Amino acid sequence: MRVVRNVLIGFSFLLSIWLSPAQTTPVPSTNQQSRQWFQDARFGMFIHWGVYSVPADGEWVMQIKKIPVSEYEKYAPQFNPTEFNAAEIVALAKSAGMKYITITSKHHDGFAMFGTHQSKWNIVDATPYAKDPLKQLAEECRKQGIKLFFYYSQLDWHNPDYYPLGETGHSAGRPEGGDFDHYLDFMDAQLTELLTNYGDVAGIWFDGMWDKPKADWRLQRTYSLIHKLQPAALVGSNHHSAPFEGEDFQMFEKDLPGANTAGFNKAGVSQLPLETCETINGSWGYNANDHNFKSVPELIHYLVRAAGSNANFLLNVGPNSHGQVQAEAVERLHAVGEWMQKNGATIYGTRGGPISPRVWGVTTEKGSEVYVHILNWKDDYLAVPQVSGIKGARWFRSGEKADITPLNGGMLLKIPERQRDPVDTIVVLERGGS
Ligand code: H79
Repeated sequence: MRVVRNVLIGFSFLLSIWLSPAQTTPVPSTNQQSRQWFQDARFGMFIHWGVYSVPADGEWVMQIKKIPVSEYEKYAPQFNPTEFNAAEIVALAKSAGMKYITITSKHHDGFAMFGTHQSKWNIVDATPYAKDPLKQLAEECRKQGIKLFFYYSQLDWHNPDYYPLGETGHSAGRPEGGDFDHYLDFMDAQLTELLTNYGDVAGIWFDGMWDKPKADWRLQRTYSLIHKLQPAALVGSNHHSAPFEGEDFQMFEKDLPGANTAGFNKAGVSQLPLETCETINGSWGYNANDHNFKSVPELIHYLVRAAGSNANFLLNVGPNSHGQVQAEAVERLHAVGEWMQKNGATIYGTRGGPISPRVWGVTTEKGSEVYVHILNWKDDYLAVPQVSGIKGARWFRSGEKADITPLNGGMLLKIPERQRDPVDTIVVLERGGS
């Protein structure tokens, strides 16, 4: 029996390597430690902020409204975010229970939110603000103990060397011609600045490669550059494909791992650390007309379901052109933070639990404890699959013993009225020694 089991374990180990080409080369221990930290963190803040906050119609406004570069550039002199306060936004992330921030250093419009020397199309040189918010943010993150990732769009609607064009950018009124290799040099130079001038960077979050998936992006050269400059930095790319060699985590946009409500999440789930990102309303970049904010329980459920799917949750805010985060977002982040204060032990440092995600909820686990998160169940009894080695069970909030009995190869959990929580009723299954 044991031999069979070992063979099976060996086989699944081989299979897991085979399934995740990104892990075929040895990963240095500093990077392994970052991956552990990342998975333990479980909750981060995404910040979409750029010159698009001036038209206040989301970060795709240039593409959707067919604005040519020459017109779009006129937003820069109007971008003066004097209300931006790095200390406040880092404190906001912390109060929500978030452990890291991922901010757009450059989105598809090519506008750099940092003082780059590679182009004048940046917040220091092209706006009256003339300061580098990423510098301020990096400093505050260090002070307040939050890690900082930089989002970087490989797709660029502004740089004329981003040529030939891919799926997008056809209304930007750009020259016919350009040297893509030269563009990639520009990108590597900007990444070098980001990884040299801002202290320790937790990782680079690429996006936009899906615009021309068949192009030669010189990925290995860029990824090696990043890992050479900062070996602990995690590389991830939102290319909607299975991870490539040199990537350290896999992300999903607007879907839990394995789901595909967005339509483009067809890649399988790899063995790498996972992350899913979502908006608080329906927009990433500031959109003055989007008032469709998700409720606090919806946001908590997404966070819990992400953890139960073994993934981090990266929740977005889109500051306006003054640098302020919308009050509706602040309010919700505070409420999620209150929930995390009480229940964070069942999320932080956990991994997806032994029962895979269900319609009624999910499980997470840490050490000898399994946390059953009941998110969507109204009846007094819930039958769940057998979890091995369970010696006892208790209600997480009250600490009282939970009534869980064997049932035909599964387990039956009784949920008394007084143990119920309208958002998430949590049972702790206690595993004994072997
Ligand atoms: O930064 C935010 C968005 O602006 C960015 N990613 C998040 C984090 C994003 N860019 N595109 N998308 C999200 C949606 C992508 C849609 C696609 Fe397609 C469908 C890409 C490929 C197929 C649209 C249709 C673009 C090309 C064809």
